Amino acid sequence: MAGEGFQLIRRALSPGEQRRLVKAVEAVAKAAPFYTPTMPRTGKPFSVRMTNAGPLGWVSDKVGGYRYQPTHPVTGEAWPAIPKMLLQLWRAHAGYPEPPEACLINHYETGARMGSHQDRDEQELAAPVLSVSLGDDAVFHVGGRKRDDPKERMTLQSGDVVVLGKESRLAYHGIDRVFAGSSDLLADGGRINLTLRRVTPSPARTD
Ligand code: MD6
Ligand code: FE
Repeated sequence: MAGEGFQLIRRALSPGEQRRLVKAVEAVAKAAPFYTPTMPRTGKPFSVRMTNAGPLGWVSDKVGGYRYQPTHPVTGEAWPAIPKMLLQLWRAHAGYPEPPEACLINHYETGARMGSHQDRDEQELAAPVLSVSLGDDAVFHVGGRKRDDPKERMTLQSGDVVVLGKESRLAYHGIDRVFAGSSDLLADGGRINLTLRRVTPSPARTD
């Protein structure tokens, strides 16, 4: 079950804010197009397409595995900046003094899902991972630090924010299914999830 440090903030973004965020995501995707990552070792494609914003982006492929890097793996360009609205959400809900360094953007089309996983490629585990959902409703599950720990399921809707921090920072979680056509926010349908992460520790304080 979801432990301490798990937060679901329903409708954290108003419909107007959601539309503004969609525009910002479209601008990011114009500079850094969605691409299909592949699994480490097997090279099996993910069912979601991904892109990133921020100084670092999370990528995965057969040879290099899961990692953060400053450039898009297909275009070789630096990732665009994280949209301001997301930085504000981080300040409001993350409880962490430094800004996020990575914003991973997942795009789910019909039939896409996300297997149960831990987010553990970040050096800085004191910072939470904060996610924002846009578009179609999805069934999200969250359990404990062990894959077999009991899981809780909930439907995430457009504008909902999830925070995995503290005891829940390394909780297993994933997306079981997306309900096609449940939202008309995205012109082409589907679901977008944005996750904000701090990758490196805060710089040491000198005061
Ligand atoms: C998704 N979310 O909602 C997948 N990770 O599409 C995640 O993998 C996730 O929602 C870390 C923290 C919150 C999340
Ligand atoms: Fe995750």
